[in-house]
Amino acid sequence: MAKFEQIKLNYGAGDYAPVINQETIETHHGKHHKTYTDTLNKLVEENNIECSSIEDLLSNLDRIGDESVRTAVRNNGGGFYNHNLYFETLAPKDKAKHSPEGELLSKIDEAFGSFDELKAKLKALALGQFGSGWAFLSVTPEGKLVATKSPNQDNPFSEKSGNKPIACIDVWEHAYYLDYKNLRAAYVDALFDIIDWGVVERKYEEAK
Ligand code: MN3
Repeated sequence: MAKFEQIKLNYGAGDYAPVINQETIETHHGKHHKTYTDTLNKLVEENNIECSSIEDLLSNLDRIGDESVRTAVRNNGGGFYNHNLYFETLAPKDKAKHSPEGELLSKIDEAFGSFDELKAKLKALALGQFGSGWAFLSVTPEGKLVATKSPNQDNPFSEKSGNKPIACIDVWEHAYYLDYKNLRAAYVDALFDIIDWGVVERKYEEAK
């Protein structure tokens, strides 16, 4: 029995085009994300790893004594969690809520100055991540918003920051290479058209 469940796409794999085309979504969700999920479940089962949630598992990696198992759980558990957040917060351009409102917007204004400045900050982090990784928008333990980047499949849980991510940008080449080749900046600019801030508002309410 699978302990961790890969999130299902909220829309058809072709519905995110032209920002992200069907082949990229199918490969990314159906192959990459599925493999992280299957590998994580296998690792947890074979090594009898106890945890109450993926957040608990990633926040307490030092409970795993074997270094190679710990590294594999960090990478595959992070890959599982990060892609669940990524795919959950994406929606086709004509369905996505294109900007936040209410308390989330107030918190964005407070932390970054404006929504446009938040997007510029996330873009700078996404472009500044050398090699593979992620940019995250997270809620701190004090209830403030913060934007950060992480290498590989790390995230605020495995980095023990205490922050809870509510939105993210995948900057692994598998996320954009078929559609944008080496042009990471063009991918990030376009991705903002399909981030559903209605979902991010909900994630904020859950995380704060
Ligand atoms: Mn990815």
